[in-house]
Amino acid sequence: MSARPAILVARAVFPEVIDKLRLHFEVETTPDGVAWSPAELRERLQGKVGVLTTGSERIDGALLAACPQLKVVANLAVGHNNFDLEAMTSAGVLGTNAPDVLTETTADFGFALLMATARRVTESEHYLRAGRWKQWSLDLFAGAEVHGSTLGILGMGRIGQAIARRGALGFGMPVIYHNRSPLSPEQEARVGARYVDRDTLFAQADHLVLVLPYTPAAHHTVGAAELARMKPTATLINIARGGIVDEDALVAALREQRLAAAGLDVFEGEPAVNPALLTVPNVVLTPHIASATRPTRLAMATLAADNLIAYLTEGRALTPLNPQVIGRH
Ligand code: 8YV
Repeated sequence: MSARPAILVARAVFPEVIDKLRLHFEVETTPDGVAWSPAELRERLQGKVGVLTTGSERIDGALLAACPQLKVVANLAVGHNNFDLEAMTSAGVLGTNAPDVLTETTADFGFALLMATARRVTESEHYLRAGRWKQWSLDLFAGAEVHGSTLGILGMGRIGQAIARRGALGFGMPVIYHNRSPLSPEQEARVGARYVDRDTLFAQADHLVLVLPYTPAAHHTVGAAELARMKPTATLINIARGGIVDEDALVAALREQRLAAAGLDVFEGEPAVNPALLTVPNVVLTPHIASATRPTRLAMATLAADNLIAYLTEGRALTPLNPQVIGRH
């Protein structure tokens, strides 16, 4: 019987990351990579001092009360809306996330989704695969211009800035953004973006990319009123969290052609997708893959593992969300 601390890995991650964790801990993980239900997670967490989560496991006061030995939860995601940080802090449980390592890859995907949406890539491919392409025609899948059109960004953190740079430098786009706090003039010059108020952002963007963190206040940030402000020729791209967009209002705007198209990588009830979204042709839908390249996902998993190791063996953390709990154990 080993005296090493026990931890849980709540979803299958790369074997090399598990091996690294096993140098320090007894590790329990899902045998087949399937997510545990909240009840199973609570049960598996008994006796564990740390857990590696993947962004969808809810860590709240009720769970923490049932797992009093838990010291640290390391999220394999930059977003941490699955954490009740206040409850974690009052229980003395450290939360960590996985920022930076995914910034450029996620921005690449934001642009991929923007391009696919504006230029109707998936819609036209479905048409071709269905054998419906009989002849060239002037307006066959005519899409929206990308270069030189106005790129709007809601949320100007690291990923927003990386998207701004791509738009400004790569595609000659005027870039406007809105954020809780504007960037400094030097930062704005570096990324090539200009701060505007929210209404102006919705009204002027030709392509609007959502990259803001999902907090209760951000729920349905884009609803019927915001969609009504957008140009009918505009596209909306969501690589943040599904709950930021009112999907029913979005479907109505797309159906009525009050918005040209949308590209969505995230969904309010994911992995379930609002069936109405599947009935509109002018949407590009992807299964939450913005950070999904092997090197990036490995870097994210390694950072999450390194946070567990640093905290449980040395009492420090690389990317803590509530550093005030450090030292309380
Ligand atoms: C993750 C993400 O892959 O980092 C985030 O916040 O949304 C994605 O990069 C996803 O959350 C699963 O961990």
